[in-house]
Amino acid sequence: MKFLHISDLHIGKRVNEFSMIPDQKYILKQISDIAVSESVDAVLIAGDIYDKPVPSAEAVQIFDRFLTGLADFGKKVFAVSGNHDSPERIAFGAQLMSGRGVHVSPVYEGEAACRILSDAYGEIGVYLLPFIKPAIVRHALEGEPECPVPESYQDAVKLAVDRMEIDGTRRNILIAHQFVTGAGRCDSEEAAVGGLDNVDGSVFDRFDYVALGHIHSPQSVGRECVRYCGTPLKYSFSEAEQEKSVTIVELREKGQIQLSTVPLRPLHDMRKIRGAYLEVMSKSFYQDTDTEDYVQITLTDEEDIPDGLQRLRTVYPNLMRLTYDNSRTRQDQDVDVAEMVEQKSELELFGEFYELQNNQPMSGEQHNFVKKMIENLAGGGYEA
Ligand SMILES: [Mn+2]
Repeated sequence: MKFLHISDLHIGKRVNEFSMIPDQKYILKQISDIAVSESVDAVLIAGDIYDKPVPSAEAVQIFDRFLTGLADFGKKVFAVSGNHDSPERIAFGAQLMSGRGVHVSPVYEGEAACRILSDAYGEIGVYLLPFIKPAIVRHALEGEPECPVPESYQDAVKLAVDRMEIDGTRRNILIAHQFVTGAGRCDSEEAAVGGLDNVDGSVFDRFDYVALGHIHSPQSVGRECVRYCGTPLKYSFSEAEQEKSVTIVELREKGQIQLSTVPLRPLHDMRKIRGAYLEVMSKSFYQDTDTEDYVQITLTDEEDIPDGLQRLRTVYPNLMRLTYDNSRTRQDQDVDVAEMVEQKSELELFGEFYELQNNQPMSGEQHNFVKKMIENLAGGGYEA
């Protein structure tokens, strides 16, 4: 049986104030096409379907169309809620939708839902574990006699897995949205302070494949079959160098599992550009590139470009972020100030302030300009 594993769609997300809706529509269509061309039997969605617990009407519509499209193609869907989702809202209509082969995680009340599939090699158990934290499990198991009280994420997930009745003779898949120790993070995720949300990969030892969400870069953790498929789109510039993909999982007889990836081609790529203003604005620099991409431009000019953002956007309309790399922004130098302030002239004080801000002294021209300005302000009576 063949599965397509995706996660962290974050439908409705805004990146640097740009709506990702058109990009998300585009990529979900591509994912549906891959599900068809790869002839997968089911799509696994490992949480963070939406970006917010109360998603926008548009975001809900996009996901509705995606699910309906997959169901129309005869693809089963298994989805769990992530930390960005409301587990109750994701669970809405779960029973009704399961009739069409769309299985979403119910709210965690002590049992994770399990669906049994079968193919020529026998049965496959698919377990849906919504994002859980210690408090959720504590609350769900409150009042159960002799039940250990989970204090950490590790305890919580281990307890949830221990409570699953897993038949080790058949093949088993878990869909979960947690942070497994050792996974490499990036900027668009929400990290718990101090790594409190860590779960050791060994709690998943009984599963043949663990379809994980939460971490935005594609990677396996510990063993190959405990895997984060990554986001379908780049959601921060720390991901600019990544290639996003979906993971295809093929299960044959027990112990025979094959993983592969299919790259995703976004509507707009996200990339970083660096150079002097005149360089990045010259046609030879950008003519063979897609100037509609979401870009971060780092200018290396020593002087800030007035209205730089607006002027750069005439060539790069989707410029998301403008930064400078010059002596002003490089590490702060030690500039001696605040010594004998009263004995210094306005011009000297201004000069020190300028140096502190820009990591370089004023030029002769700037010096003269400021000198004249101070003289004018003081009506010429001051000795600058
Ligand atoms: Mn996420």
